[in-house]
Amino acid sequence: MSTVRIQAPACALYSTFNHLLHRPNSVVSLRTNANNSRALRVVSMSSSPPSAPFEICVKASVTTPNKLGDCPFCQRVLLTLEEKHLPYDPKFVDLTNKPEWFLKINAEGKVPVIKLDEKWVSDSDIITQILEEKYPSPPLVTPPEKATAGSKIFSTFIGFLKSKDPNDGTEQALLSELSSFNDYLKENGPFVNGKDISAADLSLGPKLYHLEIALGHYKKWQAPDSLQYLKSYMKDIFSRESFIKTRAQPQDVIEGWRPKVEG
Ligand SMILES: N[C@@H](CCC(=O)N[C@@H](CS)C(=O)NCC(=O)O)C(=O)O
Repeated sequence: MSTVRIQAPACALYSTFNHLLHRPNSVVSLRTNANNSRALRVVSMSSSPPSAPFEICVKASVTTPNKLGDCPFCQRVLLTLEEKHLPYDPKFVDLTNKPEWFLKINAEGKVPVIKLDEKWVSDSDIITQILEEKYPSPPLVTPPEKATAGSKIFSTFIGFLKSKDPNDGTEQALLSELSSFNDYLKENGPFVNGKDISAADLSLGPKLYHLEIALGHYKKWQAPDSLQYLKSYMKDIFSRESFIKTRAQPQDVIEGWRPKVEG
């Protein structure tokens, strides 16, 4: 038996709630905390390993046929499956020309989408929460008070990448987020939740990979070596077997960001 507490924005919460209500072996309750935030409490019997690999739709490479593309949200889910030793069967979706069968599965047209208990589920937040609840071993839960560490890095990275004015403060904003995260890791590391990798790292790792490749290519920029905890965090995550198996090719990352840089 496992218990998972999930905190998420209302829309994600209700979508997860509805999904879980239709699943066997789960007791799901929604409660409002003292600070008015809402939380799902899911109590479930642990599931046995799946009998067949999970079908999962992920972004296709734009440079190499039949290869994984450059979506950090897809990699996050694939990393979760890898770290939990769950088998999967990826379906590579051309996002520049979405096939009919894919739009039937997910009218919103976004990846990742995974088939869980005969239903297609989208959004990496929801997918990873359900996988954690259904397959709690090894546990990848990041305690809520730690889960926001580094959470502004991705948006500040995009701000700097798109910037055309070197004095608009976007580089400084990114440096400030990276530096805070470096300080956090110094105190709490080597991973977000200490010695073991957890969900927050599997979300942040792919984003830092994009940051390194895209800023290296388009701005000849890299995170300063003085941020030594951040640097070894990136090295540790990028060299993990699960990461190597699920990472995008650098050329796809470069092509993926081109419209944002040149647009
Ligand atoms: N919040 C979603 C974001 C997923 C997302 O934005 N995926 C992008 C690819 S990285 C996508 O499918 N975009 C649709 C498109 O490009 O048409 C998640 O976490 O899964």
